[in-house]
Amino acid sequence: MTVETGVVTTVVPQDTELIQLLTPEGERTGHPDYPLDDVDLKGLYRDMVLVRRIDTEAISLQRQGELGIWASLLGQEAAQIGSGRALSPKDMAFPTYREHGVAWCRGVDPVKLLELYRGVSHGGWNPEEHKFQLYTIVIGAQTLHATGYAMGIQRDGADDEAVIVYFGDGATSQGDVNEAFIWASVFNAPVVFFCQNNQWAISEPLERQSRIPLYQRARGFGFPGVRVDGNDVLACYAVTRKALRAAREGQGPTLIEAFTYRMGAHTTTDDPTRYRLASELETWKLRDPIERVKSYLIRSGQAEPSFFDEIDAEAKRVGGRVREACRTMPDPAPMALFDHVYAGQNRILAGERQRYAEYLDSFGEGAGR
Ligand SMILES: Cc1ncc(C[n+]2csc(CCOP(=O)(O)OP(=O)(O)O)c2C)c(N)n1
Ligand SMILES: [Mg+2]
Repeated sequence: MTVETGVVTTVVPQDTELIQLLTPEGERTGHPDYPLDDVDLKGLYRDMVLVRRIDTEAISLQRQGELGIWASLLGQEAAQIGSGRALSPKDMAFPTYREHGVAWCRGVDPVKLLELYRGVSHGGWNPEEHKFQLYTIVIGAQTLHATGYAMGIQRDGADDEAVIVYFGDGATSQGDVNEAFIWASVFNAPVVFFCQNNQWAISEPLERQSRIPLYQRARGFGFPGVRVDGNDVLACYAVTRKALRAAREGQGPTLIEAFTYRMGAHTTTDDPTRYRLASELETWKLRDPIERVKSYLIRSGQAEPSFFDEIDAEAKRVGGRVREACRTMPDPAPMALFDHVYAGQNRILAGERQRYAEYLDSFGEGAGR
């Protein structure tokens, strides 16, 4: 493709290779670099259905005033479950704010995620116990934390651990992410950079982030980059597993670009109908990550209708549990935020506390305290 820049004409390389092992129609394809014979596809299907249900429940709870906000993973289940299930128990994951599927794979109770989005905890799980760090809202910052952590385990001489860090397409424009790439590269750090390219950074489309496919950027930093069909759970699993293995074996970092689509709003505060066409969503619905696995399981005779009924019933139970747990959580206490910034108090913080209290009081006596 040729693009006029106004000054010179640049050539944008074509997307030569998208790793795919299961087509949108539910047909199994092979790839010489990614043989797969020991995968529990029914288990991956179950994971995806359950996390979608938790996500749907959380959106409803936000609409009913039970959560302050929610960042939906709708459409990204395969990228998260595929990569999350590829992790070994000792591998450490660094998430953004949308990695509910990875949290599920790491054994984090989804109720903890709702606590965070209700504003009654900062996450509340033990990162070391789950090998899953706390959510990071600051775009891209966790790529530096992950790289530092990876350099740490490298210095400890651990050869059975690797690190994975999640971030979005928009985050690739952040300085932090580019700095993390350089450090990981020159120190050969055992870290997998897992970019979920859901094609939107709130209302900014992908073409505002890059003139070339994101995975090709890795080459300039000196490590391999690969683009995987982010709606194909098998491919995401296989590609991530290989990259993690390479990291553990001392081959350094890999950038994985999981090409997917954010089917929902950026968060519950966003209205995507203001900046993108409904037809785009319709196209991506045909590539739904869950439907293609279901088609394949049925077509290949691996699952009976009763299997799907059982998963649906389980999803209902999990959704109900999450809903009940949310309803019994305490009300948010926003003023408590100021208690945890520093060990002691100081004048600037006291001033901010005072102004925030006045702001909350402007909604009525004691409102929101
Ligand atoms: C350093 C920083 N700048 C800006 C923001 C505001 N912000 C929140 S989400 C977001 C877009 C992120 O897009 P992307 O990286 O593609 O991730 P996605 O939300 O699509 O998963 C921005 C700009 C922020 N949280 N942190
Ligand atoms: Mg994005």
